[in-house]
Amino acid sequence: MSAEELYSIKMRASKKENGTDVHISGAEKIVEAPDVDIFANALIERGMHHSKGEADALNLKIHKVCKENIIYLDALSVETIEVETWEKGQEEIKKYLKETGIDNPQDVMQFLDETYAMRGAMLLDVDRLIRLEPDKKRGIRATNMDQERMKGDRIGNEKNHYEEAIVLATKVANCPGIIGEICISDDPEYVTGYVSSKEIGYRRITKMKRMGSEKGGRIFLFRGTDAEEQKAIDFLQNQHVIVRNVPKKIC
Ligand code: PML
Ligand code: MG
Ligand code: MG
Ligand code: MG
Repeated sequence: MSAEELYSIKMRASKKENGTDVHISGAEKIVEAPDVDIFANALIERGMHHSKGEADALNLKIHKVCKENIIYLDALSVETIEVETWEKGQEEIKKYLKETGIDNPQDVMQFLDETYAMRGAMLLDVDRLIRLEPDKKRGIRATNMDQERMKGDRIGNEKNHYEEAIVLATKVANCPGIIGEICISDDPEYVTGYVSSKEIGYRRITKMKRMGSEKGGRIFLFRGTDAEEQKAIDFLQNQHVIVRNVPKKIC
């Protein structure tokens, strides 16, 4: 194996609840060949011992990625809006939607409720106010992405909400036809979320929901033609992206 080769590693862990498989943890990395084992181990560790419970099953998928097929993107710039209450956080979402050219923010925000039960994100046509995901329960999963790592970066096996979200938001903001994103975490104890776009960058909002609530989800805001819709779905799910200059923060 040469250090020039890159591999995608994807982990998905689930547990059985009343006879059905319930997702508890998922994560991915794109790493150089000599580092595959160490990152694979960290992902196994993360999936097996998650705060949502011990895993009953864990899938690990490793495949080689052709370097020519990777797009390198610079991380979105980050700003943080401190709000005192989650209601004020919701007001910040409205403000952002207006800035993004959506005249009636409430038309879009009413879709947030429908995202809570979804595994992936909602892809919403903001002009026609219709959902575009082929599978409405699963949603669209933005995948095949990671941050660029420097020699000596620590390899944690815990989730870093912030860094992983910037990677995802950067990929999504650079997707054709996507004009923005709204994200609320579904982790009950994590109330900071964000709104983002290529124009405004990654705007963290420190309270977006009640502490203890599992009501989280993502909406990718789409504006474009049918052909562009297919391109967007393909980019979100299949394009390999490595994000450079992700600002570091301890989770
Ligand atoms: C998630 O739970 O994966 C979403 C995390 C949003 C991160 C917000 C931040 O801390 O910047
Ligand atoms: Mg090794
Ligand atoms: Mg969800
Ligand atoms: Mg989550």
